[in-house]
Amino acid sequence: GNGPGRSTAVITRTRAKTKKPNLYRVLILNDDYTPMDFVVHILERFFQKDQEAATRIMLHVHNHGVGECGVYTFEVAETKVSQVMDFARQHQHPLQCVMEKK
Ligand code: NFA
Repeated sequence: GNGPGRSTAVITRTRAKTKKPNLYRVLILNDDYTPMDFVVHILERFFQKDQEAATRIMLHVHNHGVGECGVYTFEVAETKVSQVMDFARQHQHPLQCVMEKK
């Protein structure tokens, strides 16, 4: 049975705990060599942007040095970065893609 100092009391939660995942921005960085059309294609292919949104993001990166492609959970963000870096390397463009914690 329950001897002294051996309570079996249990703390019960009233509200369901909905813990929010850590989120990560995926960014692309400007460079002087990657063609604008290639960056637009990347944004359409890997980040599901339409041509207008992709062009706006590409021009933002071109003019400001860095820009956000999207916000994702850790594993999804890592996959996007790898896909972009592999695709850029395959086409011999120096485009850089990184993730940062929000
Ligand atoms: N700055 C590149 C050019 O003038 C275009 C570019 C945009 C590259 C966004 C990388 C990221 N061709």
